[in-house]
Amino acid sequence: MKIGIVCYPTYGGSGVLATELGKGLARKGHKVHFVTYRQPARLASFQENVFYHEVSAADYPLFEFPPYDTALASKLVDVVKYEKLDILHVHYAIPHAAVAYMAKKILISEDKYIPVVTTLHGTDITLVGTNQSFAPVVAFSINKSDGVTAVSQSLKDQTNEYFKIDNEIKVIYNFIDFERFRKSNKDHFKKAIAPNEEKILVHVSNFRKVKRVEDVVQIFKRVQEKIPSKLLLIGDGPERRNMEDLCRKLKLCDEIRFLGKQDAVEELLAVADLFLMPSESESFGLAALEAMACEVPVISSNIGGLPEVNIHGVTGFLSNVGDVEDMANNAIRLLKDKALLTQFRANALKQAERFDIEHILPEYENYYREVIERAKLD
Ligand code: GMT
Repeated sequence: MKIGIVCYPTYGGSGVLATELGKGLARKGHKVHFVTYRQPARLASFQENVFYHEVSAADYPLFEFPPYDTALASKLVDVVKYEKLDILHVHYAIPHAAVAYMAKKILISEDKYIPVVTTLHGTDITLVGTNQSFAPVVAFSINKSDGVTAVSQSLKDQTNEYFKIDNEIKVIYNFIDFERFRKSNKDHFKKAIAPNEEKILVHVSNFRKVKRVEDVVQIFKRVQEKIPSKLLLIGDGPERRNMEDLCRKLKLCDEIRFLGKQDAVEELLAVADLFLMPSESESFGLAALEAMACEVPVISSNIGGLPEVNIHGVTGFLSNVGDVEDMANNAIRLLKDKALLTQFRANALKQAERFDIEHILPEYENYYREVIERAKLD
């Protein structure tokens, strides 16, 4: 198939997932065309069957905000037409689903029908989508998509709860590529980070408020009072500055390391004993899955899609949002019990294997075929 993929090219989970999906499809022989405003972070090197089309919204003194949506729609019309695409897959509803609808309508006026699949990732529904500035357009464009997928059952349920959706939403879970995310021996690394064999806790996020990084620090504060340990904070974003202040205030600067954005996250996960994800909202929790694939149990909140990924008492523990005492107690219990930790590590890997890209990719391929066939009949 010739597949167009639209996504945010940043470090966010939806962009990562969309890029890995496109690369995986290209490995299977499909021609994949990425249409984004910047080269996606994980698309830096050349790959057979992968093509990249950059959208640039022309600036003009009249525009306070460059009209990205219009530029993207025009680019999509071109790419669909000249690259003869079979299907367009847009990730993150805002504004991509609405833009794809506009491109579809323009193409229909030129006698070309392009089926559109929209994948809902989370904040496009739970945080931003329900905002009145976007809600009518989000609901309309989901209903006008030829196929809609959600990355967890919880996100599907929330979408149906918030909006009046006529389309059937198919759950296709996020996936993990074990070629990359697998536990490897990084003992030299471990020695550098934890020279006295301290336990290593890790958090990875974009440091937005919704991730509750403050809770990560508060959990760690309680853990390190009982168990010698270090915390690695990976990623960057609006809350980083506040978190640096908090670490200074709590006198934890020697125990906590801010590593910023990292490409080889799997090398850091290789030395981790526990992963912390106390988020306020999380449709799936791709970062938790990456940790589990590297045999790292997860201490998380029980919100959104997290219970579908992290199984309470098996691959980690779940607590109510904001209950740092419970999360810290669970972390201490696991870190103190070597046999339990070893068992949870094995369980985490086993659970992660359910989300192996090898199983999930064919679900997308079959869904594309189904949507294309359905569009031909209409
Ligand atoms: O979590 C973020 O802030 C980034 C966001 C995104 O759209 O890039 O992530 C969402 O999509 C990921 C990939 O499907 C999911 O794993 C995350 O759980 C989801 N984030 C939220 O729902 C907050």
